[in-house]
Amino acid sequence: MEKIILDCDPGHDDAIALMLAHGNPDIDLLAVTTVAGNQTLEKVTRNALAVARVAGIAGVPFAAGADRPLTRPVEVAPSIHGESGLDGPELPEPSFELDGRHAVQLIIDTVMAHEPGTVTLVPTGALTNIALAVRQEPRLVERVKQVVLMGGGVHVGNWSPVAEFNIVIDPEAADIVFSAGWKVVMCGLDVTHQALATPEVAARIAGIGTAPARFVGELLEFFGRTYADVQGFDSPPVHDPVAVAYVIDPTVVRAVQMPIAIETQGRLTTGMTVADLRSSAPADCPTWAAMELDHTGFWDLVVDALERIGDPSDAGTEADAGAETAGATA
Ligand SMILES: [Ca+2]
Repeated sequence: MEKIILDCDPGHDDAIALMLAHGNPDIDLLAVTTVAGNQTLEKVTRNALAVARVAGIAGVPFAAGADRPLTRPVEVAPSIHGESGLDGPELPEPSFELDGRHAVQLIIDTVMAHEPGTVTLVPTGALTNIALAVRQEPRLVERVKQVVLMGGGVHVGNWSPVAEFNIVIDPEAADIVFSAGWKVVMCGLDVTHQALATPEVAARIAGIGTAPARFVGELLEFFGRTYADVQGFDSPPVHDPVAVAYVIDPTVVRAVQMPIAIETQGRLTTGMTVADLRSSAPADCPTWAAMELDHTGFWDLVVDALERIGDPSDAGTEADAGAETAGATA
């Protein structure tokens, strides 16, 4: 079992990453933390709890973290994720309370409570919480197994010509995380733009026939529309579960070792993940970039996780209400 902490900003693709982490039998989901990004902290935290209810996640601490980047003003992405941050499906009310701790404290406590080298951090939003955690507790660099993040890209961007959203909204935090010295695997746009939810993928998910799968189908429908309108994609790239998939099976998401630094001062290039491709990386280079995705293998993992999640009894969805009615008449 791979122990992970998912630090996210749900977010359509974050929601699917959370379901993959919960449903996959090789992942031990230790904690879920939220950070401002796709929408405000309040909205993404509510969304995380809604997804938890839909997927039947229980007994995992959820905590809210940074409500703004380290030094810059908040920037959110309603053009991609809608006003709620998770537009499309109906969002059920939470079925449990947040952990009382700040996300940064929960991250530190969780990592320090486990054996060194056993906990992987999986950030799928801005790197604000992770940067704050490693500043507050520098021993995290030695304790954490690796940081497998969604963000950046080798000389490719989406929020600017050369910068990806998660990195560019808090480049100072990204700089701290990429230069800390721990192993960082960047699952950037190079690989996540291969994680397309094609019509065939949507049909596979629809075929599962459960409430969580229908929820994912509605997410993909909305996400597909905004990605078509704003970014010109025929099918939406489902970024965040790629980082979870790397932790599950590095043969599905193949990474290459290379030096990567974050531009924080550029006139045109702030938030760029500057990768050095001039020669092969030194053996002790701690940064890696995922470059190649096994598309079928990746979606097999997502479909398998949804099948294992099944129909949780307290999903707060229409299907659940229907099941209760059926139960009452039986
Ligand atoms: Ca995200």
